[in-house]
Amino acid sequence: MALQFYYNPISCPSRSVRIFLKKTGLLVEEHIIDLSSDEQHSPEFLKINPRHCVPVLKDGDFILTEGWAILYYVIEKFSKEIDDHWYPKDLRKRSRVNEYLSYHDGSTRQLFGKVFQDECLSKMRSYCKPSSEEDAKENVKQMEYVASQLQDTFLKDQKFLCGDEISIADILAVAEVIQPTLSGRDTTKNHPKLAAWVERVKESLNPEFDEVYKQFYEVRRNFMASSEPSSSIERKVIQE
Ligand SMILES: N[C@@H](CCC(=O)N[C@@H](CS)C(=O)NCC(=O)O)C(=O)O
Repeated sequence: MALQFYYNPISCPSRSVRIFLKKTGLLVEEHIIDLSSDEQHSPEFLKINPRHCVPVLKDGDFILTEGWAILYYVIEKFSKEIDDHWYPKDLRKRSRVNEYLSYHDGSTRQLFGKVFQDECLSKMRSYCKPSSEEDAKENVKQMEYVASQLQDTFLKDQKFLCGDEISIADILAVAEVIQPTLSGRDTTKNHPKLAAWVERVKESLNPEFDEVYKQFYEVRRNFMASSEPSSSIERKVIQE
C-alpha cells in the first residue's frame, strides 16, 4: 500500500521530506494541503493532524507528524532501500547528523523563519503580523549570526554540514536557508561558503530538488513581481 503524504509547497519541512521520499523511490500518494485557504483547519485534516500542521505521513493506520520524525521513520522502516549516507549507521557520523538536528529547530528554522515571517508570511496570511521595524532588524541580525554558525562551525571546510557526504541535515537546512529568498532577500550574500553549499546541495538533490521547488520558485517569481494579495498567488500556483 502506498504511503500517504500531506504537504504544502511553501512549507520547509514538507519540501525536505518530499525530496527525501522522491529520492527513496518509495510508492507515495501525495496530497497538497492549501494553507493559504486554511485547509489545515478543515474537519477532515484535523482528523489527520489535530495540531493542524504539515508535513504528515500516513502508513496504513499509522499517522506521523513532524518532518524529522517522518524522515527517521522512513529511514528505519525502509533501511535496506536507503543509502547509508543520508543517516549513517556509524556512531560518530550519525552523531554528527544528530548534533545538527538538535540545533536545527531552535536555530536555523527559528531564525531564518522569523525573517521569512516578517518579509513574506505576513503578506501571505492575514493572521500573521510582521514584527516592529526594530525587531525585524534584530531578526535579520540573528539570522545572519546563524548563517555564520552554519558556515563556520558546521560546514567549515567540508562539502556538507555533517561531513563530505550529503545527509538529511542538509535537506532540512537548505529549505530554511532558501525560505526568506521568497521576498528577494539574499540569505547567503555575506557567507560565500554557505552560498556554495546551497548550490552543492541542489546539485546533489537534483532532479528531485527542482521538481519539489518548482512551485516555491513560481510563488517567489509572482510574489516579487505582483501587487496581488500573495495568498491568492499561492493558491493559483498550487492548484494548477
Ligand atoms: N515542527 C514541525 C513544524 C511543522 C509546521 O510548522 N508546519 C507549518 C508549515 S511549515 C504548518 O503546517 N502551519 C500551519 C498551521 O500551523 O496552522 C515539523 O518540523 O514538521
